[in-house]
Order: sequence, then C-alpha cells, then structure tokens
Amino acid sequence: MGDEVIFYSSPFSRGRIVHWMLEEAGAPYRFEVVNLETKEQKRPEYLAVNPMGKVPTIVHRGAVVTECAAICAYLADAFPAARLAPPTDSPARGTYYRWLFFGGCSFEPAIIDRMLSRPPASRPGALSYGCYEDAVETLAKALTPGPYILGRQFSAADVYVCSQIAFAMMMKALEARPLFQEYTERAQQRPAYKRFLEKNEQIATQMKKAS
Ligand SMILES: N[C@@H](CCC(=O)N[C@@H](CS)C(=O)NCC(=O)O)C(=O)O
Repeated sequence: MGDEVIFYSSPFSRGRIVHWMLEEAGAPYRFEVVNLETKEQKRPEYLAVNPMGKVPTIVHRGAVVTECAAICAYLADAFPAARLAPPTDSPARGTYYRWLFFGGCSFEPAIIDRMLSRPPASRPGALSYGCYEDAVETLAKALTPGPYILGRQFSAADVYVCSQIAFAMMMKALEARPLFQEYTERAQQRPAYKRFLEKNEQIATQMKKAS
C-alpha cells in the first residue's frame, strides 16, 4: 500500500503512544514487532533503520521518523483529515508545539528522573525541566480549565501528554490528582484509544505465544 506507515514497535513500550496516534490519524499502518526482550532492537537490520536501537520508529513515504513527539506531530500533518493539529497560520499552532515539546523535553525527563529516584541535580538550572515540582505545576496549569491542552480542541499534543501523565501516575511518579485523572479518563474514552488498546493487546498476546 503506497501510503502505508511502517510502524516498528513493541506493545510494551513508548510505542503505545504512536499506536494510539496512528488510530487517531486514521493512518493505514503495518505493525512490525520489535521484541525488546530478545534485543531485536539492537540487531543490524533494525539499527539500519534507527541507529539508536530504540522503538518506536515509523517509515512513511521513504522518511524515517523517530521520537514519539515528533512522530505524533508528523502524523497529524501527514493525515490532516483527522484534524489533530491547529492550522499552521493559527496562534494555537504555537500553543500546540509548546506543549508537545514540553511533554518530550521537560515533562518526560522530570518523571523519568523521579521514577528512577535520581538524586536532585546540583545545578537544577542546567536541567531542561529545572525541578520536578515546576514541571508538574506548569502542566497542571496548562490543563486548567481544559477539557484538553488546547482547550476545546483535542490534538496530537493530547495523545502525547496524556500518555505521559497516565504512565507517570501508573509508575507512582506523579500524584494522581483529580485534574490528571479526569484528563486521562476523558481522552481514553475516545474510540481511537479503545481501538489501539484492543489491537495492542492482541499483538502482545501473539508476541508472548511466539516467544
Ligand atoms: N526518545 C525516544 C525514547 C524511545 C525509548 O527509549 N524507547 C525504549 C522503549 S520505551 C526502548 O526502545 N528501549 C530499548 C533499549 O533502549 O534498548 C522516544 O520518544 O521515542
């Protein structure tokens, strides 16, 4: 299929974010399982696609795209009919990029450092997120009043940010305050999220059977 997205991922990885996004975008895609337990991500064939040896990766129209936030932004533009990004000439586009990049560059490192119990940095000003509390409160403010991070419009930024928040709460790296719980529950009620979950579950089951 000419427009098919080749999606390299594991059902137990950040690839879940992209899987949800593919369903939101209505993109035709082929899931290529990369088994992290058997280190398939470090095999030469896969390193030729993504030299980081990490998932997810997509290949679309000959272009390799890695990094979940970049993939979400790319898919929103490549499949515009799904209206998952504000128009390029709208000021909301700035807000959209802001939270998508904040999610990847500041919020994610803050929660991963917390999850791994990393000691506080000697120079917090050198960290992209400064301190954990600032990163969390900044995001909480952005999600108020909602219902989504851009207000009324659901966007690819929500796919990314909501996934990070849900993961952080699950890992106890983020307090499950009502604002975060209601936001994730709202986004996860979407039909595309439910489709992703069901398909992801099937792939996980097949993968376990095969190994
Ligand atoms: N910055 C990357 C991070 C990707 C990443 O760390 N993926 C993990 C799975 S969640 C991975 O592939 N780990 C396997 C490894 O590093 O060997 C993104 O946002 O996509």
